[in-house]
Amino acid sequence: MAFELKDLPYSHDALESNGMSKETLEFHHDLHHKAYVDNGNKLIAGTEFESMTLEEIIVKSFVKGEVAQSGIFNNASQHWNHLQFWEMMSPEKHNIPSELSSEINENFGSLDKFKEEFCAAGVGQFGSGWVWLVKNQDSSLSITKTENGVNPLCYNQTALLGCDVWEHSYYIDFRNKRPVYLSNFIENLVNWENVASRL
Ligand code: MN3
Repeated sequence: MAFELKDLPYSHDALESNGMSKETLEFHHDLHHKAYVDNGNKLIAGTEFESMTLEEIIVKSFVKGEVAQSGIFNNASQHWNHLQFWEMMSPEKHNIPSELSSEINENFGSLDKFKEEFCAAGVGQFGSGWVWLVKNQDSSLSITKTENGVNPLCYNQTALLGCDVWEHSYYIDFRNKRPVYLSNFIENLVNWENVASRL
């Protein structure tokens, strides 16, 4: 199935007052995400992957334990990751739905503890990658970090929340300050309704 660059679920300047600028979204969505879509389409053309869904391509092309993944995997997974990422943010502040709130308390002790661990994992990802809140097969929740384009689908987990910690995600707004970008993300950008809908 050909990859398609969908519009953002809000305008490019919608997250300005929440700490993510129009310029960041113009570069990040219109150029970086678009490049994954365009490159992915070139790479899957004429291969067995062409007829698969995006999720199938990711799972099929992922090689466990390999640091260097194929171009098909990297572009497909980064396309999927960004589709999730745009939806996981919102210009409106949401309260955390009660079911999600109790799951977080049960698994991490408190919301503050969860936020602290999530940000620390994102800061601790050496080089490019993602930090995730995932739901495991046994229904427990965990915080994970992944390198480059690797995502929870590769480990049979459900992605509830993900934050892009590639430099292109924060350098315009926060320069080298990844910790400030992450704490702003968790405090001001997360669409908690969307996160809860993934439970
Ligand atoms: Mn990115």
